[in-house]
Amino acid sequence: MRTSDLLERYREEWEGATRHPFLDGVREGGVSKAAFDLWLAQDYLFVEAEVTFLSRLLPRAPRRDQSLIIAGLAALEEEMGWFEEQARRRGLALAGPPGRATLSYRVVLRGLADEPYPAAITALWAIERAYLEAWRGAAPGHPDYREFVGHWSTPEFAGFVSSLEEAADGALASGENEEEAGAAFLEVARLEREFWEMALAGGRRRAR
Ligand code: HMH
Repeated sequence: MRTSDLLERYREEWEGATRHPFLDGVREGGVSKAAFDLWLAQDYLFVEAEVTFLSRLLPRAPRRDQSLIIAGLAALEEEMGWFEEQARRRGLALAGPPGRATLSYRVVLRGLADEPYPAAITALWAIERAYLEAWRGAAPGHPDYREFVGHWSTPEFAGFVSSLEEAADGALASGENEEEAGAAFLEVARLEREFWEMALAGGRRRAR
């Protein structure tokens, strides 16, 4: 099994993760400031948990994937600084409590760190690939949100996602843990969709 098989096999679930009315709103401008701010604050909490996930993956990674995971950690730490700057400009506090989708994602990430390596690296690839596709699909983005679309549409980020794909394919090549890897992929797809749902619904209710 390869990563491309997962994208094919679970096409519908993957579409749910990477296409969403929230993203249409980012492209067309229909997303409210409240919804966008909610997404921003929640994604900051997600990235924080992702740093922990990668740091737990690092000691379990094969030698050939170490530099990739270290580069990923550095990029995520830098991204946290970027979120802090964006929040400052928007007059937004990042200290808010995690929403329901953020909490479930964080619980799943904790479990994924203990999964067999092929499943964990497949999950990491899916997490990053989801954002690459989701934000590219919102290009060029409404002027208010264009910088965010650009952030996840760069050739560097696409290169990182390709490297993760190679790493996941390398780990899956043995044919071991295919079931766990498939389950991890589906879990990520579901959580990504729920994350967009949370942002949109929370923006409507102006709460959480
Ligand atoms: C919810 N998925 C979510 N947030 C992110 N920042 C990424 C993926 C990419 O790191």
